[in-house]
Amino acid sequence: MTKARFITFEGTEGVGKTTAIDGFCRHLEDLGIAYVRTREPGGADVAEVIRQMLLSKDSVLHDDTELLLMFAARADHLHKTILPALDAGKWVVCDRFIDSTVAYQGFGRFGGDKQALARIELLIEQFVPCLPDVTLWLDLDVATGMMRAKSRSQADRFESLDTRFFDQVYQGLAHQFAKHPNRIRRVDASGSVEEVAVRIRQAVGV
Ligand code: Z5A
Repeated sequence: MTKARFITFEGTEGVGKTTAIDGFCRHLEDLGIAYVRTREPGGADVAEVIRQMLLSKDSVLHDDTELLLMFAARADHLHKTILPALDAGKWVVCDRFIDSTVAYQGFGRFGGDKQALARIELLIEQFVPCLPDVTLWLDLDVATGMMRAKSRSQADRFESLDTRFFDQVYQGLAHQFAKHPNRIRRVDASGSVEEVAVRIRQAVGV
């Protein structure tokens, strides 16, 4: 029996996480591996309500409020969805997790300020009882990702931000990759959907 694994997908806007997760989940099904697919912010009833607040363009949020809402949603998600699934022996495949907080809030909002990053690290330490076994960083240049994203639905509160914000987010993901080389695997997200899918399966080893 394969050990239950917690896999997270990260990347800047429009890199193709949703598409990649669709393919990865189909692969798990082919292998007969039981999994739960989920996302952040969201993934549980209260967390999904918080997601609406976070993504709505009508929400006016202080950066501290945004950060703490991310962690409130995460606590709901962890305790109602992620931990029960792992306890039941299922894999958890999650679209975004803690590295998004470091990247979007720590670097995007707070510009990589050391004190802000230390606060986020403390929140992770205090409120995140299980780290991912593997995090896949879908690495694509920001401009290409933004172009891919434009082909879809209307922009939300994050997607309306400018390229400079997403450049900082990219720096945040690179920072996390340098800091956690054993957990985070960088996957070239350029090329066709199938090429990316193969790289992901190789990176996870399934
Ligand atoms: N956020 C945060 O700030 N802090 C946190 O702690 C957390 C999250 C957890 C959630 O948005 C927002 O929350 C997110 C960060 C913030 N904001 N942003 N930006 P979301 O869940 O609604 O959206 P997203 O996570 O950013 O994903 P996305 O923009 O929807 O994109 P995607 O899932 O990575 O891409 P996709 O939908 O699979 O693909 C985009 C398009 O490209 C689509 O038309 C595909 O058909 C196409 N595509 C996909 N792959 C390819 C390849 N290989 N070639 C060509 N075209 C492709």
